[in-house]
Amino acid sequence: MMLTIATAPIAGMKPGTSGLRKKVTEFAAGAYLPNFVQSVFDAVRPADGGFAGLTLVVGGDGRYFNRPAIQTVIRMAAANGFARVLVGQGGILSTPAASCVIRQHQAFGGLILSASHNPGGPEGDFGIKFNGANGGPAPEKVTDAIYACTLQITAYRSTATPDVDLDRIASLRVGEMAVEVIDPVADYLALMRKLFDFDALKRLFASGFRLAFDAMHAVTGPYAHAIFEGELGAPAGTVRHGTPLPDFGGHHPDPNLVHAKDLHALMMSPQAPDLGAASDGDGDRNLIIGRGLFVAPSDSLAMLAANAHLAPAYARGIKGIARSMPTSGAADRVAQALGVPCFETPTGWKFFGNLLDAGEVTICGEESAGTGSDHVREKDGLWAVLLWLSILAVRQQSVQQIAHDHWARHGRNYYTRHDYEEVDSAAAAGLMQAVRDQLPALAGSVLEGRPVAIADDFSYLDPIDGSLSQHQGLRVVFADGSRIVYRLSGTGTSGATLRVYIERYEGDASRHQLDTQAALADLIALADRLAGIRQRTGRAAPSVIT
Ligand code: VG1
Ligand code: CO
Repeated sequence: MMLTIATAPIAGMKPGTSGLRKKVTEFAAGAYLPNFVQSVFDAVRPADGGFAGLTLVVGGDGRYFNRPAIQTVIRMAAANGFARVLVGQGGILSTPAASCVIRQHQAFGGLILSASHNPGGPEGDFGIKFNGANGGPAPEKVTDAIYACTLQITAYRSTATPDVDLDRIASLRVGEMAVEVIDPVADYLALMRKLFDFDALKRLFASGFRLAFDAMHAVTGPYAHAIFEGELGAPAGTVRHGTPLPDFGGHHPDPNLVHAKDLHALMMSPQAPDLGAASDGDGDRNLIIGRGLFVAPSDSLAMLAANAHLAPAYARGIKGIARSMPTSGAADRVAQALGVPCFETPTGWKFFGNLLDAGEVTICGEESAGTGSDHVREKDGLWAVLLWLSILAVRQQSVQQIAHDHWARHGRNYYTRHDYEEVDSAAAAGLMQAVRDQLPALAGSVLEGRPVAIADDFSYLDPIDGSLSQHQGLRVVFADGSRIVYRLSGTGTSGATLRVYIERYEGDASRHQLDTQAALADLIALADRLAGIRQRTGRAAPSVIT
């Protein structure tokens, strides 16, 4: 039954921001997937006793290759000595639900199969990442160890057992190992019921409040149907594109203004419901749009933090906030007003784990539309929607009123991210190097009339475990707090994706403008002059503006 199959290292298996992401064609070829899974097991295997007695959680976002990959993982988990696998029915587990299941069932960890917002289908992308016992993405020292194993691997272990039936909730066996096919929604729903006042939310919908939630044919469909339309009594049709499809219906499950443009158009129209929201492929991100107002993710983080006490789970206040470096400083102002600390980490949820585990922060967020709290160790798209609904239910105001109130009180951090996708890799590297070369001279200088306070390549010293993460983005911070940040994406799979983040603070509410791009026009132009973006990328405009 047990097989040990000889293999050889495969190049380029370094997990990035969110696990290993590659084309399906690469993942499905030869021993690519088994090599990576065995490398994960080798890197995390406890020195004494191996995986005996331990549970592994497995699930994914339902994209193409999810099912065969799960069968491979189950066979390999059995051959590597795990006692039990918990797998979501149909192979489905959203990223936050997987985090919840790992914690709830005291699992050793989990393998989450997803390439998040990247396109799916046979020509699309696939991904896999390991989350530890706290339910969070493996920290860098673990992903480095996994990578080291991929360079040394000589064999992987599997079993010669048939596929398990993923479609029926049941307790099965594969060799010596127990396999439990679980309801992917149940544990997550139970947790949400504890955090939020579902009766108040039911009353909100009963009063005629309307939500449009776009699941983008990705993993949140079953969760959103069960929670919004099932538990909370929102009318049928509240959830759009609610059936997970292997190719996401041919769309890109990235909840931004390009890929969720229909939702945006609806929210700007006279027929707009009270709240528009969308989630990404694996359900960890969220897009929030009020009637007539897109809420920038950095603002959403700040507004959620400022109002979190209106939901039962946070009624006693929050301990602190953490945001990724490129995320705007709006959350810092809320933290200051609340008298709690605000931490600035590199991009990627794995950097929040230690702060959450240590109880230093309650709410975390990223400019890329990821927000979450200490309830799990992943960002959580539906949680953010439920927290927004809770705030709207208590305050009985529109999203616009809440946003304008917030800006009047805390000032406004104008913020935009410009993405240049599938840029030639060498050109992108050249651009970054050209900016990096200018940093020493920029620090402390005056650039086109603007005094520069900081010009550096961001590095982060984890205050909990003392680990140092370097090269996390090039930033030019001006004396008035305005910023330009350049970063290369760690999640793209074709060429390079350049992200340029631009921010300016306006404290005077009477001078607030509605058009963010206009409010930032000077800095946008300066960002181009400084890095030669148009010239080096050959692009006249960004692929995506958020
Ligand atoms: C992007 C986002 C980052 C996020 C990461 C994973 O990374 O910018 O904030 O944590 O995706 O999110 P990058 O390296 O492409 O900028 V997800 O929803 O793909 O798990
Ligand atoms: Co995601």
